[in-house]
Amino acid sequence: MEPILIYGFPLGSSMGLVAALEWLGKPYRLCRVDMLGEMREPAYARINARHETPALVTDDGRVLTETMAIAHWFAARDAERRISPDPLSADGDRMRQIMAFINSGFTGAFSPLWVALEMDPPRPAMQASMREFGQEAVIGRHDKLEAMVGDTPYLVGDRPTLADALFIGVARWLEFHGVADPARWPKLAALRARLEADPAVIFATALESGDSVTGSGALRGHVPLTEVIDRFGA
Ligand SMILES: N[C@@H](CCC(=O)N[C@@H](CS)C(=O)NCC(=O)O)C(=O)O
Repeated sequence: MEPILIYGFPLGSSMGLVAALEWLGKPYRLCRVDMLGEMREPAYARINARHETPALVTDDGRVLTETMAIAHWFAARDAERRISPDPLSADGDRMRQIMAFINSGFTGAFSPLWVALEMDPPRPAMQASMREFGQEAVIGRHDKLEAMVGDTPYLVGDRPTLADALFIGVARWLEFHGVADPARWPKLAALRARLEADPAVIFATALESGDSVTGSGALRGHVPLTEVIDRFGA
């Protein structure tokens, strides 16, 4: 069977993994999950007890969670090196280093902003502090990532890799939370412009918005969440 990537909307980081599957070009299926609704239902715990996306149903029917584990599952099957350099090369090390930074400090810096946004019932004083702390953290992590960008068109080399996929899934949160003008980080802004013009990213973003679009042809269709839970859930 084809692997099934379970991706979340709205604004899920998993959008970047959908783009990566398009770049990879191997047959895959998707399962679209409303993170504000069905992902919070008890049944979703059968896919991920932490009630998070992304998750992957592997080609032998196992559920794999955590962005880094899923990305490395893709890389291990990337024999043509479409989305990842040779794992034993310096570029392979660089890709994993950047991915780890994006998936930890860079993504985590947004957490206080999400928690403040979703706090119910509201606690205005705490929310204001979390927003201030989150904004400073996000700016600091952007400064660090800007310093890590090299002279190549993408984060690692001349073509998009899994590092770019992880970046583009999260980068748009900067505007969503109104933290700062993206132009403040010229290298990251140029990288985003390049990635946002990429057909795979345009396709993944449109799917996330619920549009029906045609991609590379590797996508073999969507599977309803109820079916994924029934067939593959714990
Ligand atoms: N450590 C996990 C974190 C995944 C994560 O935080 N996903 C977000 C969406 S991007 C989520 O599901 N948040 C829970 C929520 O929105 O309630 C990973 O890297 O996959």
